Amino acid sequence: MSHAFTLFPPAASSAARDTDKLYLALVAFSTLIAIAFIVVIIMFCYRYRKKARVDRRNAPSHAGGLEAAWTIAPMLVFMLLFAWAARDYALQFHAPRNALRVFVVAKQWMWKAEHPNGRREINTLHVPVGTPVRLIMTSQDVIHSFFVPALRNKRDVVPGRYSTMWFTADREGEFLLLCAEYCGTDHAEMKGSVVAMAPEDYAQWLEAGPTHAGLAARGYTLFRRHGCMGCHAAASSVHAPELAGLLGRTVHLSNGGTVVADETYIRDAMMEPQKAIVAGYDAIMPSFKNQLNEEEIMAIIEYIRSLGPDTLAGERP
Ligand code: HEC
Ligand SMILES: [Cu+2]
Repeated sequence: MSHAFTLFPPAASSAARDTDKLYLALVAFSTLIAIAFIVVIIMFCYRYRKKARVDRRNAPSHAGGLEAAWTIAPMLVFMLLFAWAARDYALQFHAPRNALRVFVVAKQWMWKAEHPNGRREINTLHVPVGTPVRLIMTSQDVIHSFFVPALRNKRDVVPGRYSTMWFTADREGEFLLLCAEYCGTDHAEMKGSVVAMAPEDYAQWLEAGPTHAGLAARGYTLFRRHGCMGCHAAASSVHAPELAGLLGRTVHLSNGGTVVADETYIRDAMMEPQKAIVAGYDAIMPSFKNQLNEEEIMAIIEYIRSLGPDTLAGERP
């Protein structure tokens, strides 16, 4: 594997290639317009040069048809470019349901990743080729930005909430990973690589190395230790909602609104329970702010996911 990273690596996913096509189209269109202008300027410079004997009287002040044409034609082209780009953009926010999940926690100045089976890594992210991967990312301190040039994709990673990103690497290789948001002294050193491997190699890699309990298993331990069980267990005497199958469920709130439960919703339910109260329940759930770190919150989310069907189809923009 080569470590000779270049700043403009060839695209490593079909979505990245689509982005390249869009950029090429934009550059081609701009070039075409620029050339048209330059040609006309040169033609007029020549035709109306000082010594030329041309008729300079009665220059027309209007040409309605011409003006309409040069307004409408570019507008149509721009609308087309807009529709094209909007489609690509919307696709970035609809991860396929079968996507692998990897949790990423950024901190000054490193990227920590954890796979659902508990395998952890720092400043590298191993992924299988040909399988959609969905990253669920947050920061432990300041704003960072997860940027992989080969995937033509970048997402801000913000403390206190999740941002997600998905991609399907379609060739093996090691792709540069950068932090693209100035985050302090060693910002420039906050880099690593995304390693895309053949699925068999990835499966092997996943099973090797230090074994922690999987995320869901750790989440279960935390769920008991922090007393969630006392209210949320089916046998509890406290009136609290059933958490099985929560991911993807449409939750009705006491303020009359609804929300589709995703990772951010569950995170907020634990950190700021007053923010959204489930309709029909009392606001008695305590806040677990400062009691759970980012890895623990992620583990609890995976535990809740393991309880029932996950119908979350991917997030909305
Ligand atoms: C004192 C009882 C109590 C404890 C302890 C408690 N909860 Fe809750 N929880 C509730 C109640 C009541 C609600 C519904 C009202 C609301 O939204 O605050 C709720 C709501 C939630 C929701 C939103 C459920 C939905 O259907 O939308 C989640 C997720 C949740 N709790 C997770 C947890 C986790 C994880 C813990 C432990 C870290 C925990 N709760 C501890 C009582 C509790
Ligand atoms: Cu950073």
